[in-house]
Amino acid sequence: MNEWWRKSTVYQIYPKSFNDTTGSGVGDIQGIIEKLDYLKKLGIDVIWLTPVYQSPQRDNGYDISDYYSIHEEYGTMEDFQDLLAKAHDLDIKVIIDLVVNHTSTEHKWFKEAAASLDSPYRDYYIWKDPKENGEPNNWLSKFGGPAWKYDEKTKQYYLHLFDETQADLNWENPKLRQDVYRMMNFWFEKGIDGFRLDVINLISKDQTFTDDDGSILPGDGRKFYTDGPRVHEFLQEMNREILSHYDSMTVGEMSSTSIEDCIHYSNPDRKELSMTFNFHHLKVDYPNGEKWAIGDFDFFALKKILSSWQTEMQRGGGWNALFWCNHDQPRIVSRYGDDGTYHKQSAKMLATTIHMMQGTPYIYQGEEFGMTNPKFNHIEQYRDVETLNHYRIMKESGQTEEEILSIFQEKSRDNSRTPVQWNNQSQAGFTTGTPWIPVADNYSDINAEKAMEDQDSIFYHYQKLIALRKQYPIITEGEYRLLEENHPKLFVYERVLENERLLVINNFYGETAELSISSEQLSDYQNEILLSNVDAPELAANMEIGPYESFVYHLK
Ligand code: TEU
Repeated sequence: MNEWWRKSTVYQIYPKSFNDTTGSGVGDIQGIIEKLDYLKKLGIDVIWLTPVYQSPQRDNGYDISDYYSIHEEYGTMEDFQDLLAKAHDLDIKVIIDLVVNHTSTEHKWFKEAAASLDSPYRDYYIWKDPKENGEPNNWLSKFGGPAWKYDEKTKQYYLHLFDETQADLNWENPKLRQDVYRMMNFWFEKGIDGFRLDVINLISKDQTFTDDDGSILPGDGRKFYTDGPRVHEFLQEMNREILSHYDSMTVGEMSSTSIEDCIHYSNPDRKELSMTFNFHHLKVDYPNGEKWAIGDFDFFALKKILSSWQTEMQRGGGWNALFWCNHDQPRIVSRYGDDGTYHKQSAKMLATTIHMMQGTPYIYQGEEFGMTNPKFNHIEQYRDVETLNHYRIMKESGQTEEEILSIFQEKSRDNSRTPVQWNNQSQAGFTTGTPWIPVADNYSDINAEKAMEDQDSIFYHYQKLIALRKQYPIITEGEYRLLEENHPKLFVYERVLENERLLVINNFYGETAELSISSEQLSDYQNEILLSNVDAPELAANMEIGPYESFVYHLK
């Protein structure tokens, strides 16, 4: 199998907020088809569609009620086949989201399972008797509250690591696993090019179901349901049974995982997945590991985490998905950059920082022209089930409306779910109707049309990054080395391939920073500037790097 995805750049589409062609206020598949030429101009190779299956939309499609049909607001199966054909005509591959840690409680499997203790589907889910008249253990849902919901009819609890309408599937059941593989084959036979696997490292639970001992992993992870005892066995079976039969790409979303596990998930010799998302670099602004609190990001931790993932995964033969943004994370230019004075410069700097690393880069819709957090100031503007669950919890804990809203302005998943800002027309050109979630106020200034008209825009910076990856093998193959580890403002690293080097210099702050380049780094190298976000200075022994400036020098 040729590993085409090692030189590819992926564009993530959250259909609900991408482009509405019917005036319903919800994005649709024909809206994606309408923008394929725009994506081709950007130069991306793959689009990742978040779930478009039939769903009650409690978690915007991550609560699936039928794996074999398209959610009616997004269109029809014919629309989906139309998208596949038109994307493939443009040499753009399509991967779709595989959500098999759980289904919606509206799925027919769950409805049958909940109907009686001896339903043939009962063991498709995880049911436990009450313990001391309460939950079977102390596990918590990632969306707040207990991870167990009591079912009056059959007098048992069922497990839900996410919302109570998202019941966890029982992967210990071989019949369930075969039903999953059958469904995957259905979509491969439609012509898809692979899958993004939702929270796939949670599918294997420790069958003792003992209480969590409180040793919480950094960030939002919980030891008791992360990288479970049989997860690698299940993924090797999935690869054997289905993935290995197609020239496909797979990326596993690995919540709170470890580097060692990600090497095992993505080293090709193990025949599991192509690559993995991990999130540790997006938890360095979680004060004491708490997402729902405000704190500056820890720059040294950021450099250390991104660099250790580069060097350890290279050492172990793993493969990283490189990303700052997705539909669960705030907009990166507002989070680690500057969405004010240095908006354009810091967005380009952040993009260069990860796109010059080893791995497959992911661009989240709107990131390519610098969409920011919308800074909602009323709770009625929010839609996300995780956010609204935490609103209730935070109110009950006595936090004020003002405190909660200031936290949501930085932390809510809705920050990345506002409609894509296509132009400065009504509703940013996203819909002729009323959008399901408000458009951000700054759409007349930050939009795709304006970016396309500006040769110095963030859009054309991303276009160059995507093109460089195809042109320079050093970007996909070169050894990664962190430089200036203790510099308080600069993220400096190099890539080395035989006698060729890339020197990547990024200022993460709004102040000028001094940089001394050692003589051996300068000697007997011809150097040329490959990419910069301002007019680039000659490489010199002592340099001043301006606010959010970013440079890539090619030395050989
Ligand atoms: O996300 C997994 C997950 O844990 C995220 O919810 C994220 O880490 C968390 O919100 C951070 O606080 C996947 C999907 O990407 C997400 O949209 C779904 O809500 C979730 O799984 C359940 O399917």
